[in-house]
Amino acid sequence: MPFNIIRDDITRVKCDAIVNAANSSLLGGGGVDGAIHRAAGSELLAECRTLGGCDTGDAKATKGYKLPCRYVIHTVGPIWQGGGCGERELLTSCYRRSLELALSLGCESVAFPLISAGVYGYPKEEAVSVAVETIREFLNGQDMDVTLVLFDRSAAAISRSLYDSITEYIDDAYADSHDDSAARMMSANSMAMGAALSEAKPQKPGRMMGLFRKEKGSKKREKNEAVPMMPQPEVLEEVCEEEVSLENYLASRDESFSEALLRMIDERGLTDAETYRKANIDRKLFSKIRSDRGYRPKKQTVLAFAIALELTLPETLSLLSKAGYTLSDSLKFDLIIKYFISRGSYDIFEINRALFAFDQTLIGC
Ligand code: AR6
Repeated sequence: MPFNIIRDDITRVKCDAIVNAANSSLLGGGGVDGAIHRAAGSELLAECRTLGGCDTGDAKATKGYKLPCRYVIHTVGPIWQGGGCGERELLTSCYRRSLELALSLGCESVAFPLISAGVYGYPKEEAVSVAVETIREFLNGQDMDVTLVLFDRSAAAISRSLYDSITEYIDDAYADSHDDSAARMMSANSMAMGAALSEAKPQKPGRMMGLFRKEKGSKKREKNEAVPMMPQPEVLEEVCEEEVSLENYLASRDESFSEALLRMIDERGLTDAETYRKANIDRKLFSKIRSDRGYRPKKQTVLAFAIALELTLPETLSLLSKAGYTLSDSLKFDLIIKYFISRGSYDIFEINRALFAFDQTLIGC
């Protein structure tokens, strides 16, 4: 997945480079810096001593030593002083410089902690916004896997007001769907009651015979052979009479997910690269989908394309159905997706922040 948010200890993340939220001496400290030095071993500090420190907003690289990454990129975030001292620009520069350095080192995957959001006091929600915006801008022109590693639950991935608004939407939809199912149960109960009453009447002779209609050309049923109790639908008999082969039937079915996707991309005048980047989908996965007519994607992949193509809710359901999925009002994940689509809000980074905040799987590959 080009952009991912996870909750973890960054010293355990396997990727080409992890980023350290260091101080300008680069000689270690507390927080994530301390954890990285402890996990990497003393050789890391020895190499850091040779670097001559680092300016705020800049980044320098060392090897990863005992860490499961090739490089550690050390960057120095700004100390929060109320927001009027260029903190945002400096924090943006930390992410940008680290990404540029990772690219120049040939890294294909990089993981960031939430720089400046601990000891340096940068408000967490704003720190997440700066991280997401800068990473998004970078990924617009590059293929790289970038992971934002949030350590604690309090690292607000979205604003309180958005969180509350989504919560309200989910609660309302749950309530509606449960009202509906209660109504369905009541009507099912009354139907069952009606059926019970009619069953009490004697069955007309021959009425059940319709249930035993033979398929054309089938052998005579043996005595005592189990008899199917389900009525054979008329349509099945028609299909049998026309002797439609399975091959013909499959050939005549709807366009596949892959065909529908490529058609929609063309209809919107988008390029493949624009589409997979907007969908937070890896280029290799997109090529696989493009070349395999029968490719069966994950639901998160279909939804990522629906967001990239800015599909309406009915269009999204139609694309989902091509891969055998739907959206349910009983699933939090589905409702969060519906929340954004029904508002015409198609920013996959924002949607993924919200999915993360609600502990749901992110969309993309
Ligand atoms: N993995 C991922 N994230 C972590 C981890 C971890 N193991 N440990 C902490 N965090 P901070 P800063 C999160 O204070 O604000 C050091 O002393 C933490 O929850 O580590 O940039 C340096 O030497 C927070 O969200 O870095 C500097 O002097 C985020 O990482 C100073 O702190 C950053 O918190 C830098 O302060």
